[in-house]
Amino acid sequence: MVKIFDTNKISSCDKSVPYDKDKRTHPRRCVAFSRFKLCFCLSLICLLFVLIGIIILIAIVFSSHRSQKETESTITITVTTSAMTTTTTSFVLKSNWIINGDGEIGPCESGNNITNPTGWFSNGTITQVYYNNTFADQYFTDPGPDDRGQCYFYGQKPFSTTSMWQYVNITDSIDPSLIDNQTISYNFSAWIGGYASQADYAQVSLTFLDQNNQKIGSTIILGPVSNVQRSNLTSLLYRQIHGLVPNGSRSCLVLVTITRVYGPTADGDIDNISLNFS
Ligand SMILES: [Ca+2]
Ligand SMILES: [Ca+2]
Repeated sequence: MVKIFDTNKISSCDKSVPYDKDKRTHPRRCVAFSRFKLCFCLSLICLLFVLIGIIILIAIVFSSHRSQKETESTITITVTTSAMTTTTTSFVLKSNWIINGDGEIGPCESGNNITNPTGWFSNGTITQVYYNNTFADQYFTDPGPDDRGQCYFYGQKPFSTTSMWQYVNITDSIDPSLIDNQTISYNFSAWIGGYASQADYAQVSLTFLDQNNQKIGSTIILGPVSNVQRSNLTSLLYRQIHGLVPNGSRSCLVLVTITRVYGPTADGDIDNISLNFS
């Protein structure tokens, strides 16, 4: 049986080699075979070019698609960033702008010592104290807020007047132009009271300040709640006021003052101090 690609046979396809009948190495067969090789090689080259073309085409399509997706992502991020910026610079709703207005952050006094409230600057004996503390005033069963928590603010002794205060930066979350256009309102409230028939009292004030920390307009005051208003009952009564934030306001000062009138301790009490804007 003849092997067409026999090495010996191919090597003998040389015109200088005489025709060998047994080996069938006729020059015409060599020419035909050379043309076959040429065609085969050209076909391979063409196929190679076609393959390269297809690969380049796929690469271009893939690159175009990817570029389009990246463009879409960038647009989304830009829109998101823009929305966040708009929210931040215009208005952010908060339930209460006062830190620890309810006396529930930080330690509370369970005895007869002084524990100044957390989150406030303080002067004197003002104390964050537990309800039902027999050394203080208010019990859970006394009239007061339903959401009173565990603690409230109490004057303690021996200071005749004691206070705590904090500053609220309004423009942290409200665009100043909204304030200056008189479109922002405040709502200020607290539960204020004292002990039995004693005339000791508590109050809390709100003062708006401009960019130079200078007072704007009148100070807004909640309380005091007199023993007569409390019907001589140990209790906390709700007080609230609302209005427009004055033009030019950038921050405000919240100040709590408790004053002793009778006996050794300042029995003014206050809880749930709240300030919000709308
Ligand atoms: Ca409380
Ligand atoms: Ca007292």
